Amino acid sequence: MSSKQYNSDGTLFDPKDETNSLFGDVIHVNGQPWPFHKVEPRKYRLRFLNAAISRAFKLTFEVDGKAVDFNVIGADTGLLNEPVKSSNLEISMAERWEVVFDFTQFSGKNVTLKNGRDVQHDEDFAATDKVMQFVVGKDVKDTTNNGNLPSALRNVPFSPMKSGVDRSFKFGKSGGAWTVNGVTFADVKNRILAKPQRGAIEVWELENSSGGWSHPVHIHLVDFQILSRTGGTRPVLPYEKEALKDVVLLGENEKVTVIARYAPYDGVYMFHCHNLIHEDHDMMAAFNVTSLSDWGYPETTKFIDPMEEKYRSKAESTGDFEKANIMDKMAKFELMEAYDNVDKLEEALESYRVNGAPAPKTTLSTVVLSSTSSATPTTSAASVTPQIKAEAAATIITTAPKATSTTKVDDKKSKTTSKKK
Ligand SMILES: [Cu+2]
Repeated sequence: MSSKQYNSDGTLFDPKDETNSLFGDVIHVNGQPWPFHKVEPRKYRLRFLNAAISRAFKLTFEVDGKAVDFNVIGADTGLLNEPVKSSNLEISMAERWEVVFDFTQFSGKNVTLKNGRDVQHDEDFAATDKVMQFVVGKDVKDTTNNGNLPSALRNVPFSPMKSGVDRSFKFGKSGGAWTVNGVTFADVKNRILAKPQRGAIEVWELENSSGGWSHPVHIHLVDFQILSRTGGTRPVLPYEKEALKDVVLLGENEKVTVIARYAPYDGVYMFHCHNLIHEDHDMMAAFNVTSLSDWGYPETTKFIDPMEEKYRSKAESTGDFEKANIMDKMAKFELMEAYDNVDKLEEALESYRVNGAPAPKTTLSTVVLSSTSSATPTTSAASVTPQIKAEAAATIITTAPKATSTTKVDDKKSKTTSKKK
């Protein structure tokens, strides 16, 4: 779906100096303005992508002026946990949603796909409330996949849960520029706003502080779960709750938290507003999934292998067995979600028991004792598991060069900016 404007000679209206938004007056689906599509009176799986420059949609399937329920089954990154019944679908730029609509009872009728009015306060025109029409035939020639929807679709691989907020980003406007935490993408020296350690689970708070505008925020590399939405008029939507996403809409004044694991790749990635005009005018920033070599790990280190160096036994000392240290290490170990895949872990442990350890790597050879350790090693604390001891040694590494954030102080919230017609 897109929303375009044309000049009187039929060419596309493409204002190069526009810095706010382009809300077209002609709605297109698959490149055709307000098209129709012939369907049979049966179920259809429909995939929506909002490819508009600046317009968010709130879709309804209407018959004789009444909205008909449908099921949302898929999102940006794949199927939902289960179908979620809904009477409308909110979809902002770059979002993808899949629905199953059942045309069975509308044989010989038209089903009109409509858009709401004043959706996210985008500028409306005479016919921007219409999207397309389904012309329902009377015969079903093919009944393949026309049965009941499965009650469960898949186990969505959500990141393990954690509390708190690790980073906050404000999407705002300052001095006429679209910014993230006060920084524009043109600010090359400062545009890397975060350095999540590769494999880390982080909660990001995304706040719309630009007054009167909405921003669909797209984070590269990761698939995230939406945890909360506050400050505006919408909660997390029912179908959003079951989805893994890579775009989330920040409506006016909304603050959203998302959780994701920053893996598997290192490198520099962008996150940005997907209103193309905002994006093109610098509402974009970057994060650097830090290179593990900075922490003494080889770049081939993954977070799923229990035989990884960081989980292996290490030299120990008395200090390691003081209760406070043990509790501290246990807490850190728990946060690593080492038991996320118990079956695989037990398999690896069994293989270790039968085949023994592979030849040790030397990467961590320089790390021996923590600064709080005494010189005398002990083996008497039988209640401490080898994993915790291993983590004790690994902790030395993770506490050395901390990932530093270059997060900027946020811009002043501008209430004066308005895009109202
Ligand atoms: Cu934006």
